[in-house]
Amino acid sequence: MNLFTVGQKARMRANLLSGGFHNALANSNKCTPPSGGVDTGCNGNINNFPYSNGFENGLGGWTQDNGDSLDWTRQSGRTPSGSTGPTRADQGSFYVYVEAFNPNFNKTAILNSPCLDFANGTTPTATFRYQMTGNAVGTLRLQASTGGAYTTIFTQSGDQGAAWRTANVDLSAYSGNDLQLRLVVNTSTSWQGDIAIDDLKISNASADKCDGIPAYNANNN
Ligand SMILES: [Ca+2]
Repeated sequence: MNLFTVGQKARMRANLLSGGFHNALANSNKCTPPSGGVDTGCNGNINNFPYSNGFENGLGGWTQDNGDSLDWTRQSGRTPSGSTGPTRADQGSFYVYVEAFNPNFNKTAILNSPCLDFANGTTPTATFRYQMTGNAVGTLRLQASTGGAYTTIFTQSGDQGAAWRTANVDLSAYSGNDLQLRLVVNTSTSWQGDIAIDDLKISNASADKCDGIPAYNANNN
């Protein structure tokens, strides 16, 4: 039994050979072909989201960088110097911060994320709380890499007041990839410049990537 006419078969064959079917899939709404992933060289493979870290039990999967000039400090309660740093954690009892007191002027402190596997899901985001207060606050950056150079995707500099503030960072440009994030602090030239982070969450909505593919029409050339 022939389900299709000779003309329909010819159009289907031509469409397949021309890549029309693949293009129809690739261009359909919310269906991006898998990238195959990229080896970023980071550690671990986080693919269960949201991935949260409030620093209550250490640094979690985040690690101190080996090539920077200053380490991050895990802290409970206020930082040692007055007129800078938070008085307490924003979430729970612990947070991480970069101490700006001498001899920590003009230094760089980097905290690296584990590998974040965004092969599934469509709308990855990073949210965290930060506190930057004092008359010599340097710069906080969140940077992202899929294996090559890092791109700055969030930056804040100078005194932001005593309150903890929220950062919401869109990572949808990295959907389908393995990603490494890092928090980078550059201290300034004086001591009232502590920069603190807490309640860090990486989310990745798990909607069906291929929702919304239109039914393929063999006659639609
Ligand atoms: Ca905390």
